[in-house]
Amino acid sequence: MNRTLVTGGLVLGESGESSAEVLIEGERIAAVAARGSEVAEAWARSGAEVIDASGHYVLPGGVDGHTHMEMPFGGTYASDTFETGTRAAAWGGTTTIVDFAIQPVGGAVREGLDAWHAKADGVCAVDYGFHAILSDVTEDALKELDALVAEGVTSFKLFMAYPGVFYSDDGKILRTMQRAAGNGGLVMMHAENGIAIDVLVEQALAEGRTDPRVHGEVRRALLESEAVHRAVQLSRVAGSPLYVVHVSAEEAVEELVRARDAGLPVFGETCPQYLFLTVDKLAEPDFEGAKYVCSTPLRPEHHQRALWRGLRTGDLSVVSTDHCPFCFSGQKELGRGDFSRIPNGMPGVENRMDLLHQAVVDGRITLRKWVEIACAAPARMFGLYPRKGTLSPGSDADLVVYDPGAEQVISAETHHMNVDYSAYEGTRVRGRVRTVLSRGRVVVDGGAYLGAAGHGRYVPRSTCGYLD
Ligand code: DUC
Ligand code: ZN
Ligand code: ZN
Repeated sequence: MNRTLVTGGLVLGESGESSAEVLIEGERIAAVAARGSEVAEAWARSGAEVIDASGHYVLPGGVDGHTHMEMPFGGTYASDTFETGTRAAAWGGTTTIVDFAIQPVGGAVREGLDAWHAKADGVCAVDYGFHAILSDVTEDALKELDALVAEGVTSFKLFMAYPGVFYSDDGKILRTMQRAAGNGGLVMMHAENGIAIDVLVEQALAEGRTDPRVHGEVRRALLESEAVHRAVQLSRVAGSPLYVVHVSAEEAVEELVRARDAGLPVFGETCPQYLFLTVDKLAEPDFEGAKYVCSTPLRPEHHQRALWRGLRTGDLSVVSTDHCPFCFSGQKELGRGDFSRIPNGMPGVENRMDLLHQAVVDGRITLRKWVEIACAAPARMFGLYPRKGTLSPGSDADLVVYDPGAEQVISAETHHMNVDYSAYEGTRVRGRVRTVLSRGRVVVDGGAYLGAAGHGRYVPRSTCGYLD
Protein backbone atom coordinates (compact mmCIF):
# COMPACT_ATOMS: atom_id res chain seq x y z
CA MET A 1 0.00 0.00 0.00
CA ASN A 2 1.28 3.52 -0.84
CA ARG A 3 2.64 5.42 2.10
CA THR A 4 2.94 9.19 2.19
CA LEU A 5 4.39 11.42 4.87
CA VAL A 6 3.33 15.08 4.91
CA THR A 7 6.11 16.62 6.89
CA GLY A 8 7.19 19.94 8.32
CA GLY A 9 3.84 21.74 8.22
CA LEU A 10 1.65 23.37 10.83
CA VAL A 11 -1.31 21.01 11.16
CA LEU A 12 -4.62 22.80 11.67
CA GLY A 13 -6.92 20.69 13.77
CA GLU A 14 -10.22 21.46 15.41
CA SER A 15 -8.53 21.79 18.74
CA GLY A 16 -5.74 24.02 17.51
CA GLU A 17 -2.48 24.11 15.61
CA SER A 18 0.42 21.74 16.08
CA SER A 19 3.76 20.97 14.46
CA ALA A 20 3.00 17.45 13.36
CA GLU A 21 3.53 14.91 10.60
CA VAL A 22 0.59 13.36 8.79
CA LEU A 23 1.04 9.75 7.83
CA ILE A 24 -1.07 8.40 5.00
CA GLU A 25 -1.51 4.79 4.05
CA GLY A 26 -3.43 4.16 0.86
CA GLU A 27 -6.56 6.28 0.90
CA ARG A 28 -6.65 6.90 4.65
CA ILE A 29 -4.83 8.85 7.31
CA ALA A 30 -2.88 6.37 9.40
CA ALA A 31 -1.65 8.73 12.09
CA VAL A 32 -0.93 12.31 13.00
CA ALA A 33 2.34 12.12 14.88
CA ALA A 34 4.38 14.68 16.77
CA ARG A 35 7.38 15.96 14.84
CA GLY A 36 10.44 13.94 15.69
CA SER A 37 8.41 11.15 17.29
CA GLU A 38 9.55 7.59 16.77
CA VAL A 39 6.65 6.66 14.54
CA ALA A 40 7.21 9.67 12.27
CA GLU A 41 10.93 8.91 12.02
CA ALA A 42 10.21 5.27 11.23
CA TRP A 43 7.88 6.27 8.42
CA ALA A 44 10.44 8.68 7.02
CA ARG A 45 12.98 5.81 6.92
CA SER A 46 10.48 3.33 5.46
CA GLY A 47 10.54 4.80 1.97
CA ALA A 48 7.24 6.64 2.28
CA GLU A 49 6.77 9.31 -0.34
CA VAL A 50 7.50 12.64 1.34
CA ILE A 51 5.52 15.83 0.82
CA ASP A 52 7.43 18.73 2.30
CA ALA A 53 4.97 21.15 3.89
CA SER A 54 7.54 23.35 5.64
CA GLY A 55 6.24 26.88 6.02
CA HIS A 56 2.73 25.74 5.08
CA TYR A 57 -0.51 24.88 6.82
CA VAL A 58 -1.79 21.33 6.59
CA LEU A 59 -5.55 21.15 6.92
CA PRO A 60 -8.44 18.85 6.04
CA GLY A 61 -9.81 19.18 2.53
CA GLY A 62 -12.71 21.61 2.40
CA VAL A 63 -16.28 20.31 2.49
CA ASP A 64 -18.73 22.38 0.47
CA GLY A 65 -22.18 21.31 1.59
CA HIS A 66 -24.13 23.32 -0.97
CA THR A 67 -23.46 23.20 -4.71
CA HIS A 68 -25.61 23.02 -7.84
CA MET A 69 -23.67 21.49 -10.72
CA GLU A 70 -25.68 21.43 -13.98
CA MET A 71 -28.75 22.69 -12.14
CA PRO A 72 -31.69 23.47 -14.42
CA PHE A 73 -32.94 26.98 -13.64
CA GLY A 74 -34.80 29.68 -15.54
CA GLY A 75 -34.67 27.85 -18.87
CA THR A 76 -30.96 27.07 -18.74
CA TYR A 77 -28.46 24.98 -16.77
CA ALA A 78 -25.74 25.92 -14.30
CA SER A 79 -22.62 26.04 -16.44
CA ASP A 80 -20.35 23.77 -14.38
CA THR A 81 -20.78 20.06 -14.96
CA PHE A 82 -19.82 17.64 -12.23
CA GLU A 83 -16.54 17.21 -14.09
CA THR A 84 -15.61 20.89 -14.38
CA GLY A 85 -17.11 21.89 -11.04
CA THR A 86 -15.41 19.23 -8.94
CA ARG A 87 -12.11 19.94 -10.71
CA ALA A 88 -12.46 23.61 -9.82
CA ALA A 89 -13.33 22.58 -6.26
CA ALA A 90 -10.09 20.61 -6.07
CA TRP A 91 -8.10 23.59 -7.35
CA GLY A 92 -9.59 25.61 -4.53
CA GLY A 93 -8.86 23.06 -1.80
CA THR A 94 -12.34 21.58 -1.54
CA THR A 95 -12.29 17.79 -1.64
CA THR A 96 -15.95 16.97 -0.98
CA ILE A 97 -19.11 18.55 -2.29
CA VAL A 98 -22.72 17.80 -1.44
CA ASP A 99 -24.93 18.67 -4.40
CA PHE A 100 -28.71 18.75 -4.72
CA ALA A 101 -30.63 16.14 -6.72
CA ILE A 102 -33.94 17.65 -7.81
CA GLN A 103 -37.20 15.72 -7.65
CA PRO A 104 -39.10 16.45 -10.86
CA VAL A 105 -42.59 17.87 -10.38
CA GLY A 106 -44.97 14.96 -10.91
CA GLY A 107 -42.16 12.48 -10.35
CA ALA A 108 -40.45 10.57 -7.58
CA VAL A 109 -37.59 11.82 -5.43
CA ARG A 110 -35.73 8.71 -6.57
CA GLU A 111 -36.00 9.85 -10.21
CA GLY A 112 -34.13 13.01 -9.34
CA LEU A 113 -31.46 11.05 -7.52
CA ASP A 114 -31.03 8.61 -10.37
CA ALA A 115 -30.64 11.53 -12.78
CA TRP A 116 -28.03 13.24 -10.59
CA HIS A 117 -26.11 10.00 -10.11
CA ALA A 118 -26.01 9.65 -13.89
CA LYS A 119 -24.58 13.16 -14.24
CA ALA A 120 -21.89 12.64 -11.60
CA ASP A 121 -20.97 9.01 -12.02
CA GLY A 122 -17.46 8.52 -13.39
CA VAL A 123 -16.62 12.16 -14.00
CA CYS A 124 -15.92 13.75 -10.61
CA ALA A 125 -12.47 14.88 -9.52
CA VAL A 126 -13.30 14.71 -5.79
CA ASP A 127 -15.83 12.88 -3.64
CA TYR A 128 -19.46 13.91 -3.57
CA GLY A 129 -22.76 13.25 -1.85
CA PHE A 130 -26.33 14.29 -2.51
CA HIS A 131 -29.12 16.10 -0.73
CA ALA A 132 -32.58 15.82 -2.28
CA ILE A 133 -34.62 18.86 -3.30
CA LEU A 134 -38.31 18.14 -2.80
CA SER A 135 -40.25 20.11 -5.39
CA ASP A 136 -43.44 18.05 -5.19
CA VAL A 137 -44.28 16.95 -1.65
CA THR A 138 -46.85 14.21 -2.23
CA GLU A 139 -47.74 11.31 0.07
CA ASP A 140 -45.67 9.04 -2.17
CA ALA A 141 -42.69 11.37 -2.02
CA LEU A 142 -42.88 11.49 1.77
CA LYS A 143 -42.91 7.70 1.93
CA GLU A 144 -39.69 7.61 -0.09
CA LEU A 145 -37.77 9.63 2.46
CA ASP A 146 -37.23 6.86 5.04
CA ALA A 147 -35.47 4.65 2.50
CA LEU A 148 -33.40 7.58 1.27
CA VAL A 149 -32.14 8.35 4.78
CA ALA A 150 -31.27 4.69 5.26
CA GLU A 151 -29.18 4.67 2.09
CA GLY A 152 -27.26 7.89 2.74
CA VAL A 153 -29.35 10.77 1.41
CA THR A 154 -30.02 12.22 4.82
CA SER A 155 -31.13 15.78 4.08
CA PHE A 156 -33.99 17.33 2.14
CA LYS A 157 -34.19 20.87 0.83
CA LEU A 158 -37.49 22.69 0.69
CA PHE A 159 -38.20 26.10 -0.81
CA MET A 160 -40.42 28.78 0.70
CA ALA A 161 -39.51 30.76 -2.45
CA TYR A 162 -40.06 30.27 -6.19
CA PRO A 163 -43.84 29.66 -6.40
CA GLY A 164 -44.67 27.44 -9.35
CA VAL A 165 -41.16 26.00 -9.50
CA PHE A 166 -39.75 24.54 -6.28
CA TYR A 167 -42.14 26.16 -3.78
CA SER A 168 -43.72 24.21 -0.93
CA ASP A 169 -46.58 25.65 1.12
CA ASP A 170 -46.61 25.46 4.92
CA GLY A 171 -48.64 22.24 4.92
CA LYS A 172 -46.11 20.51 2.70
CA ILE A 173 -43.28 21.84 4.81
CA LEU A 174 -44.92 20.62 8.01
CA ARG A 175 -45.53 17.16 6.56
CA THR A 176 -41.91 16.88 5.42
CA MET A 177 -40.66 18.00 8.81
CA GLN A 178 -42.90 15.46 10.54
CA ARG A 179 -41.43 12.72 8.37
CA ALA A 180 -37.89 13.95 9.04
CA ALA A 181 -38.60 14.00 12.77
CA GLY A 182 -39.33 10.27 12.50
CA ASN A 183 -36.46 9.18 10.27
CA GLY A 184 -33.51 11.33 11.37
CA GLY A 185 -33.40 13.44 8.20
CA LEU A 186 -32.38 17.09 8.22
CA VAL A 187 -34.71 19.60 6.56
CA MET A 188 -32.77 22.33 4.76
CA MET A 189 -34.77 25.46 4.09
CA HIS A 190 -34.54 28.15 1.44
CA ALA A 191 -36.19 30.72 3.68
CA GLU A 192 -37.72 33.59 1.73
CA ASN A 193 -41.41 34.41 1.48
CA GLY A 194 -41.75 33.72 -2.24
CA ILE A 195 -45.45 34.54 -2.45
CA ALA A 196 -44.88 38.07 -1.14
CA ILE A 197 -41.70 38.49 -3.20
CA ASP A 198 -43.58 37.63 -6.38
CA VAL A 199 -46.11 40.40 -5.65
CA LEU A 200 -43.28 42.91 -5.31
CA VAL A 201 -41.65 41.58 -8.49
CA GLU A 202 -44.88 42.01 -10.43
CA GLN A 203 -45.38 45.54 -9.10
CA ALA A 204 -41.81 46.53 -9.91
CA LEU A 205 -42.03 45.25 -13.47
CA ALA A 206 -45.38 47.02 -13.95
CA GLU A 207 -43.65 50.26 -12.93
CA GLY A 208 -40.95 49.63 -15.53
CA ARG A 209 -38.29 48.83 -12.96
CA THR A 210 -36.56 46.00 -14.78
CA ASP A 211 -32.83 46.08 -14.06
CA PRO A 212 -30.82 43.74 -11.80
CA ARG A 213 -30.73 46.28 -8.95
CA VAL A 214 -34.44 45.69 -8.37
CA HIS A 215 -33.73 42.01 -7.57
CA GLY A 216 -32.07 43.21 -4.37
CA GLU A 217 -34.94 45.56 -3.54
CA VAL A 218 -37.87 43.18 -3.87
CA ARG A 219 -36.26 40.31 -1.99
CA ARG A 220 -36.59 42.22 1.26
CA ALA A 221 -34.63 41.25 4.37
CA LEU A 222 -37.92 41.12 6.28
CA LEU A 223 -39.21 38.52 3.86
CA GLU A 224 -36.16 36.40 4.65
CA SER A 225 -36.50 36.75 8.41
CA GLU A 226 -40.26 36.16 8.29
CA ALA A 227 -39.62 32.89 6.47
CA VAL A 228 -36.90 31.85 8.92
CA HIS A 229 -39.27 32.59 11.80
CA ARG A 230 -42.05 30.55 10.19
CA ALA A 231 -39.72 27.66 9.39
CA VAL A 232 -38.50 27.59 12.99
CA GLN A 233 -42.07 27.49 14.33
CA LEU A 234 -43.05 24.74 11.90
CA SER A 235 -40.01 22.71 12.90
CA ARG A 236 -40.98 23.13 16.57
CA VAL A 237 -44.47 21.87 15.85
CA ALA A 238 -43.04 18.89 13.96
CA GLY A 239 -40.25 18.26 16.46
CA SER A 240 -37.65 18.20 13.69
CA PRO A 241 -34.27 19.85 13.27
CA LEU A 242 -33.87 22.67 10.77
CA TYR A 243 -30.94 23.92 8.71
CA VAL A 244 -31.43 27.30 7.05
CA VAL A 245 -29.37 27.68 3.87
CA HIS A 246 -27.72 30.83 2.49
CA VAL A 247 -28.64 33.20 5.33
CA SER A 248 -27.91 36.77 4.25
CA ALA A 249 -29.97 39.16 6.42
CA GLU A 250 -29.20 40.44 9.90
CA GLU A 251 -32.87 39.97 10.85
CA ALA A 252 -32.66 36.32 9.78
CA VAL A 253 -29.60 35.79 11.98
CA GLU A 254 -31.58 37.29 14.86
CA GLU A 255 -34.28 34.64 14.34
CA LEU A 256 -31.64 31.91 14.42
CA VAL A 257 -30.10 33.33 17.59
CA ARG A 258 -33.51 33.37 19.27
CA ALA A 259 -34.18 29.77 18.28
CA ARG A 260 -30.76 28.55 19.32
CA ASP A 261 -30.88 30.41 22.62
CA ALA A 262 -34.10 28.51 23.28
CA GLY A 263 -32.14 25.30 22.75
CA LEU A 264 -33.77 24.32 19.48
CA PRO A 265 -31.90 22.15 16.94
CA VAL A 266 -31.78 24.98 14.42
CA PHE A 267 -28.67 25.64 12.32
CA GLY A 268 -27.66 28.30 9.84
CA GLU A 269 -25.38 28.53 6.83
CA THR A 270 -24.06 31.55 5.04
CA CYS A 271 -21.94 31.91 1.88
CA PRO A 272 -18.89 33.95 0.82
CA GLN A 273 -20.96 36.18 -1.46
CA TYR A 274 -22.90 37.51 1.55
CA LEU A 275 -19.74 37.92 3.61
CA PHE A 276 -17.64 39.68 0.98
CA LEU A 277 -20.01 41.38 -1.51
CA THR A 278 -22.77 43.91 -1.05
CA VAL A 279 -25.96 44.90 -2.83
CA ASP A 280 -24.03 47.67 -4.63
CA LYS A 281 -22.78 45.02 -7.04
CA LEU A 282 -26.31 44.66 -8.43
CA ALA A 283 -26.14 48.27 -9.63
CA GLU A 284 -23.07 47.73 -11.84
CA PRO A 285 -23.66 49.34 -15.27
CA ASP A 286 -24.32 47.67 -18.63
CA PHE A 287 -26.38 44.91 -17.02
CA GLU A 288 -23.24 43.61 -15.26
CA GLY A 289 -25.22 43.63 -12.01
CA ALA A 290 -26.83 40.44 -13.34
CA LYS A 291 -23.62 38.60 -12.45
CA TYR A 292 -24.53 39.07 -8.80
CA VAL A 293 -28.16 37.96 -8.97
CA CYS A 294 -28.64 35.12 -6.53
CA SER A 295 -31.23 34.29 -3.90
CA THR A 296 -31.23 35.15 -1.11
CA PRO A 297 -29.81 38.41 -2.53
CA LEU A 298 -26.70 40.40 -1.69
CA ARG A 299 -27.48 42.94 1.05
CA PRO A 300 -26.23 46.31 2.35
CA GLU A 301 -22.94 46.20 4.23
CA HIS A 302 -24.27 46.20 7.79
CA HIS A 303 -25.69 42.71 7.28
CA GLN A 304 -22.14 41.42 6.83
CA ARG A 305 -21.27 42.41 10.38
CA ALA A 306 -24.15 40.27 11.67
CA LEU A 307 -23.03 37.32 9.55
CA TRP A 308 -19.42 37.47 10.77
CA ARG A 309 -20.70 37.78 14.33
CA GLY A 310 -22.98 34.79 13.78
CA LEU A 311 -20.02 32.72 12.61
CA ARG A 312 -17.92 33.77 15.57
CA THR A 313 -20.67 32.94 18.09
CA GLY A 314 -21.59 29.68 16.35
CA ASP A 315 -25.13 30.79 15.57
CA LEU A 316 -24.12 30.29 11.94
CA SER A 317 -22.38 26.93 11.70
CA VAL A 318 -21.27 26.51 8.12
CA VAL A 319 -20.00 28.48 5.13
CA SER A 320 -20.98 26.79 1.87
CA THR A 321 -20.90 28.34 -1.58
CA ASP A 322 -24.34 27.73 -3.13
CA HIS A 323 -22.16 27.43 -6.24
CA CYS A 324 -24.62 27.83 -9.10
CA PRO A 325 -22.78 29.49 -12.00
CA PHE A 326 -24.37 30.98 -15.08
CA CYS A 327 -22.28 32.66 -17.76
CA PHE A 328 -22.89 36.36 -18.25
CA SER A 329 -22.95 35.84 -21.98
CA GLY A 330 -26.04 33.98 -23.10
CA GLN A 331 -27.27 32.97 -19.64
CA LYS A 332 -27.44 35.96 -17.27
CA GLU A 333 -28.38 37.94 -20.39
CA LEU A 334 -31.68 36.04 -20.57
CA GLY A 335 -32.88 38.61 -18.05
CA ARG A 336 -32.13 41.78 -20.01
CA GLY A 337 -35.26 43.90 -19.73
CA ASP A 338 -36.71 41.74 -16.92
CA PHE A 339 -34.59 41.07 -13.84
CA SER A 340 -36.92 38.24 -12.79
CA ARG A 341 -35.68 36.21 -15.77
CA ILE A 342 -32.02 36.36 -14.76
CA PRO A 343 -30.98 32.86 -13.73
CA ASN A 344 -30.30 33.01 -9.98
CA GLY A 345 -26.90 31.93 -8.84
CA MET A 346 -23.21 32.73 -8.56
CA PRO A 347 -19.94 30.86 -8.98
CA GLY A 348 -17.64 30.29 -6.00
CA VAL A 349 -16.74 26.65 -5.34
CA GLU A 350 -13.09 27.42 -6.16
CA ASN A 351 -12.88 30.58 -4.06
CA ARG A 352 -14.36 29.65 -0.68
CA MET A 353 -11.25 28.38 1.10
CA ASP A 354 -9.13 31.34 -0.05
CA LEU A 355 -11.73 33.97 0.81
CA LEU A 356 -12.21 32.51 4.28
CA HIS A 357 -8.44 32.41 4.77
CA GLN A 358 -8.41 36.10 3.90
CA ALA A 359 -10.90 36.56 6.74
CA VAL A 360 -8.28 34.98 9.01
CA VAL A 361 -5.65 37.39 7.65
CA ASP A 362 -8.05 40.29 8.28
CA GLY A 363 -8.64 39.14 11.85
CA ARG A 364 -12.33 38.39 11.37
CA ILE A 365 -12.02 34.72 12.32
CA THR A 366 -9.34 32.51 13.80
CA LEU A 367 -7.46 29.76 11.98
CA ARG A 368 -9.42 27.25 14.02
CA LYS A 369 -12.70 28.82 12.97
CA TRP A 370 -11.61 28.64 9.32
CA VAL A 371 -11.19 24.89 9.55
CA GLU A 372 -14.39 24.54 11.55
CA ILE A 373 -16.76 26.42 9.23
CA ALA A 374 -15.21 25.21 5.96
CA CYS A 375 -14.31 21.60 6.79
CA ALA A 376 -15.37 20.07 10.11
CA ALA A 377 -18.81 21.60 10.70
CA PRO A 378 -20.20 20.85 7.22
CA ALA A 379 -18.85 17.30 7.53
CA ARG A 380 -20.57 16.88 10.90
CA MET A 381 -23.75 18.60 9.77
CA PHE A 382 -24.18 16.33 6.77
CA GLY A 383 -23.08 13.02 8.28
CA LEU A 384 -19.65 12.84 6.69
CA TYR A 385 -17.60 13.15 9.87
CA PRO A 386 -15.04 11.77 10.74
CA ARG A 387 -14.51 10.34 7.27
CA LYS A 388 -14.32 13.91 5.96
CA GLY A 389 -13.57 17.27 7.56
CA THR A 390 -10.79 16.19 9.91
CA LEU A 391 -7.23 14.89 9.90
CA SER A 392 -7.69 11.91 12.19
CA PRO A 393 -6.51 8.31 12.04
CA GLY A 394 -8.95 6.43 9.82
CA SER A 395 -10.24 9.55 8.03
CA ASP A 396 -10.02 9.75 4.27
CA ALA A 397 -6.70 11.31 3.32
CA ASP A 398 -8.30 14.49 1.94
CA LEU A 399 -5.78 17.13 2.78
CA VAL A 400 -4.63 20.58 1.72
CA VAL A 401 -1.12 22.00 1.98
CA TYR A 402 -1.76 25.72 2.09
CA ASP A 403 0.75 28.53 1.58
CA PRO A 404 -0.38 31.30 3.94
CA GLY A 405 2.10 33.86 2.59
CA ALA A 406 1.37 33.60 -1.13
CA GLU A 407 -0.51 36.43 -2.77
CA GLN A 408 -3.02 35.97 -5.54
CA VAL A 409 -5.55 38.02 -7.44
CA ILE A 410 -8.82 36.23 -8.11
CA SER A 411 -9.82 36.39 -11.76
CA ALA A 412 -11.83 34.62 -14.43
CA GLU A 413 -8.60 34.63 -16.46
CA THR A 414 -7.06 32.13 -14.09
CA HIS A 415 -9.93 30.31 -12.40
CA HIS A 416 -11.01 26.80 -13.38
CA MET A 417 -14.78 27.11 -13.03
CA ASN A 418 -16.64 26.88 -16.31
CA VAL A 419 -18.04 30.38 -16.18
CA ASP A 420 -17.05 33.54 -18.04
CA TYR A 421 -16.72 35.87 -15.05
CA SER A 422 -15.54 35.88 -11.48
CA ALA A 423 -17.72 37.36 -8.75
CA TYR A 424 -14.49 38.40 -7.03
CA GLU A 425 -12.62 39.71 -10.10
CA GLY A 426 -9.51 41.65 -9.07
CA THR A 427 -9.77 40.76 -5.38
CA ARG A 428 -6.29 40.37 -3.88
CA VAL A 429 -6.05 37.66 -1.24
CA ARG A 430 -3.21 36.34 0.86
CA GLY A 431 -2.86 32.57 0.87
CA ARG A 432 -3.08 29.92 -1.78
CA VAL A 433 -3.59 26.19 -2.09
CA ARG A 434 -0.33 24.45 -2.98
CA THR A 435 -1.05 20.71 -2.80
CA VAL A 436 -4.35 18.87 -2.56
CA LEU A 437 -4.82 15.20 -1.80
CA SER A 438 -8.09 13.41 -2.36
CA ARG A 439 -8.21 9.99 -0.70
CA GLY A 440 -4.43 9.86 -0.68
CA ARG A 441 -3.95 10.87 -4.30
CA VAL A 442 -2.28 14.17 -5.16
CA VAL A 443 -4.79 15.95 -7.39
CA VAL A 444 -3.30 19.45 -7.39
CA ASP A 445 0.32 20.35 -6.82
CA GLY A 446 2.13 23.63 -7.33
CA GLY A 447 -0.11 24.92 -10.07
CA ALA A 448 -0.52 21.58 -11.87
CA TYR A 449 -3.66 19.50 -12.01
CA LEU A 450 -2.83 15.82 -11.45
CA GLY A 451 -6.32 14.48 -10.80
CA ALA A 452 -8.62 12.55 -13.07
CA ALA A 453 -12.28 12.49 -13.93
CA GLY A 454 -13.79 9.55 -12.11
CA HIS A 455 -11.40 9.57 -9.15
CA GLY A 456 -14.17 11.21 -7.10
CA ARG A 457 -16.59 8.71 -5.57
CA TYR A 458 -20.13 8.95 -4.31
CA VAL A 459 -20.22 9.04 -0.51
CA PRO A 460 -23.39 7.89 1.26
CA ARG A 461 -23.92 9.97 4.39
CA SER A 462 -24.95 9.29 7.96
CA THR A 463 -27.48 11.49 9.70
CA CYS A 464 -26.59 14.93 11.09
CA GLY A 465 -23.79 14.65 13.64
CA TYR A 466 -25.10 17.52 15.77
CA LEU A 467 -28.19 15.61 16.84
CA ASP A 468 -26.69 12.50 18.45
N1 DUC B 1 -30.55 30.37 -5.13
C1 DUC B 1 -29.71 30.69 -6.11
O1 DUC B 1 -29.18 31.79 -6.12
N2 DUC B 1 -29.49 29.78 -7.09
C2 DUC B 1 -30.01 28.48 -7.09
C3 DUC B 1 -31.12 28.26 -6.20
C4 DUC B 1 -31.22 29.22 -5.09
O2 DUC B 1 -31.93 28.98 -4.16
ZN1 ZN C 1 -31.80 28.25 -2.11
ZN1 ZN D 1 -28.76 26.53 -3.42
